[in-house]
Amino acid sequence: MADYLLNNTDHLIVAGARRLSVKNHKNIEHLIENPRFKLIDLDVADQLNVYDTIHKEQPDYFINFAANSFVGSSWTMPVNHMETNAMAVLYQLEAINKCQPKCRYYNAGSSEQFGNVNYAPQDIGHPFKPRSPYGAAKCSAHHLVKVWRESFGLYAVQGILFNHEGVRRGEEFVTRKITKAVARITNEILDLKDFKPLELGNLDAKRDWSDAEDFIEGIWLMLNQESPKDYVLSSNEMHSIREFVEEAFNFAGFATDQCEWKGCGIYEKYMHGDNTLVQINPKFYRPAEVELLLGDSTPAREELGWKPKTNFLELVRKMVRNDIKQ
Ligand code: F7E
Repeated sequence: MADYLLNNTDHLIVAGARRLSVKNHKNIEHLIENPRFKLIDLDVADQLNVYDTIHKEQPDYFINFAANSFVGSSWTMPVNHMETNAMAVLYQLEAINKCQPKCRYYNAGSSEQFGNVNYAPQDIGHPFKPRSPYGAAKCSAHHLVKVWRESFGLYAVQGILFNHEGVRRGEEFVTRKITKAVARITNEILDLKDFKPLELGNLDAKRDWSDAEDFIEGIWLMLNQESPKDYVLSSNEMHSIREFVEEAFNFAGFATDQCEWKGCGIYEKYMHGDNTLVQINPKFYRPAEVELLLGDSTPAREELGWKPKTNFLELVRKMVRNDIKQ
């Protein structure tokens, strides 16, 4: 987002990040010296800190990307997810309403809000049926944004974003976990080393994956309309984890017709000759799974003029290429 705003607008970016004793700024390293980029300590779960920051900075826009985003950890830290992903949104809306009501506000919504879906593709009118503490917290945040918009006339919107990936994706998310492992296994085989297979959970879950870079423009368009409205952003294409694995290995030279899925359930393996490339580890199964997500982003395409540039195959290849290069 910061890259996009620096390249396409004149705004000063005040970027808030949680204070950590060991800094984790790899994805923004290239921005630190930019005079239009100011990095500040901000913890969105600290109400006073949020209020003081908005009061002091008087922002024209406030973009909240500070949620805890790993669904898998939300069962072990449900309170933290509720505080960071829902209460934090309330603190932001309240502070904006009190100190800078003309500030335009964006909160990151999620297709996880649709959860155990009734129909596919899911549009903005699909009911919320979350399956995780993460999804429940995001639903709560969604209602807060709508209530503050309707009660106080704030320009507050929420994009319901389907999965968005890329070369900066965290390594615990399934796409990056796969592409990092493909790069590691490819190198280890080339070096004639022993290698450990990639371990995954549910291979049959299906997701609608896009390139995160494509979504940034959609978010900025949502923030700059005449009146505030929520939109779905998605590729409108759905693929399984299994297909992601096949395409990623295929691109690295393990041709799909020379590989084979063998066994079933927790004994299933993806084999290339005698080599096991992928195996199942039940520890990656979730207590409740969202089996399929497929978005319908027609309104964003028709009303905002937004369209993703990168399709599924290009995304897989971009991520594998990057990890092999690294
Ligand atoms: O899981 C399955 C897993 O962790 C995708 C976040 O950005 O998108 C993301 O949430 C699927 C699930 O992303 C492994 O069970 C199998 O069905 O990559 P993920 P997510 O949960 O879809 C939404 C839109 C957000 O809002 C979130 O913030 O892959 N899966 N095996 C696995 N997942 C992981 N992480 N690791 C595995 O080994």
